[in-house]
Amino acid sequence: MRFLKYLISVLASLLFFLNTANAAEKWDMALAYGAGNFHSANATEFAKNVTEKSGGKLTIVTHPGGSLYKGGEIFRAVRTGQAPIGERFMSALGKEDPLLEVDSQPFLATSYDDAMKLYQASKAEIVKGLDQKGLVFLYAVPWPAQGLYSKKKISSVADLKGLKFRAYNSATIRIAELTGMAPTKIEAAEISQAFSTGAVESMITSPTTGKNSKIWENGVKYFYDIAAWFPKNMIIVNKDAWNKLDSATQKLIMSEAAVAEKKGWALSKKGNKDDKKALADAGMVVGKVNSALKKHFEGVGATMSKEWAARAGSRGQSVLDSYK
Ligand code: PCA
Repeated sequence: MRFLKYLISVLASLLFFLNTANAAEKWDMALAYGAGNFHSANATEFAKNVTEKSGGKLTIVTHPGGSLYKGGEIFRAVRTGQAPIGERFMSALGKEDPLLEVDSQPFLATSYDDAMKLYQASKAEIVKGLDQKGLVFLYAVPWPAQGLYSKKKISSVADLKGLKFRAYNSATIRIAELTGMAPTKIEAAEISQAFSTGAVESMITSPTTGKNSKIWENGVKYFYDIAAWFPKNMIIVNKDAWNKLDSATQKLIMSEAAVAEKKGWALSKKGNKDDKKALADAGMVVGKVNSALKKHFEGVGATMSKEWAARAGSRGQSVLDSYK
């Protein structure tokens, strides 16, 4: 009897210990973009919902603006477990997996509907690739349509030649090369500074990023709405951190991720309109490129598609087949 009591108390304290071990989980979430950005706001809401609904088992604390890790460091930080969870711009990771670049191929998907179709066609392969690197994929949300910003007016391809161009991934570097611009890779957090010091004078990004960096204050007057692609951010989790959670918490995270993904796409669509208007309201000239320039970018896109297909091989081909 005494032994039984002893055994029960040992088991009880063991259970208590396991429970408190669960209760102790705290995840710091690395976000590259500013707190005011819709991706960060959405991720913060996701973190709050998981925290509140997990019954104290998991607390997720967001760190926007690159305050924990800068954009360029986040993938590695999550992969190595320095950060259990983080957000990264997918198409900056082409060296990890060319499939992550599919959403930055110009003119492959030029509307939200097509961007969603392309996401669905590529998701399974991308998730598998991340899993092999020890990462759990949670959700992905696109930026609004990418457009061309310039300090000076652009009326012909000749106007682009030699421009100092801010790039954010290999695809935008390639566009610059094929156009005769001089690219430099710069994280979103450093855009204002790069334009104000004159290090760059043009870039391709969303109306949202232009608005968030108050680009008009740095002498940028023109926004040309090329709308040639919708690149995404993704939220990833380190698998060791993931495996420490019980299955109820894992399920909760996945269902909140689905909610956040849906909200994120809606926020992106809204920003695609509102933020263009914000640029115009701030005095910028917002318009389209002329047909000669459009043709030029389409030609660049065609070259890049071929190059990407060669890099992405049969996995890429099967994604394109199921997209089309
Ligand atoms: N903003 C991010 C990525 C794409 C976008 O719209 C940036 O400019 O870095």
